[in-house]
Amino acid sequence: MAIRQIITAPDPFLKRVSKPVAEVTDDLRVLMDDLLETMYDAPGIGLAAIQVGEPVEAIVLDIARDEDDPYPRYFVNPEITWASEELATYEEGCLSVPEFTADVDRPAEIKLNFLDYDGNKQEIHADGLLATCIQHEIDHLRGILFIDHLSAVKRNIIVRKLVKASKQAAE
Ligand code: GNR
Ligand code: NI
Repeated sequence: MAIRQIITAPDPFLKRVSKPVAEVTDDLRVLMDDLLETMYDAPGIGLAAIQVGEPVEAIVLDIARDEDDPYPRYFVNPEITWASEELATYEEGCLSVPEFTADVDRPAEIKLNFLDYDGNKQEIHADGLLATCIQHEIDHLRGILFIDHLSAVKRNIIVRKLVKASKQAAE
């Protein structure tokens, strides 16, 4: 396993649309192992492959609390088949938008089809933080960041600060 570098906004790579995976291969499992290690190291509760430069539809998540045992989850080719009308608001952060958080409204419950680590088809019903986090990660696969859900005014404030920070880092 290896820790990979996480791409941060405003890198245009994050706007790319990820491609579905044809088959869950050993190469993909290596990538998902790396994603998990990179996510735990950051630390974060989710990570999409695009965030480490691989535009494929693969996501890892672990929303277990610190005092609980790790519970890694893997989602390949995730597809939301149903979303509740009821919304839930969470304060979201993103490893690709370091040091900013904001409240985002999303469907409170979803149904999801995906392939697991072994390539088996799965279907789940998710709510709470799991539903929010899955939707945050699926957004990444479509080139969308949580700041894209904010008003243009709020988003521009954050983007300007990110641009400034990335220029300073390059000096
Ligand atoms: O670590 C993360 N925390 C988080 C908190 C609320 C909603 C979504 C997330 S995902 C984020 C990690 C990340 O950037 N995944 O893409
Ligand atoms: Ni993110």
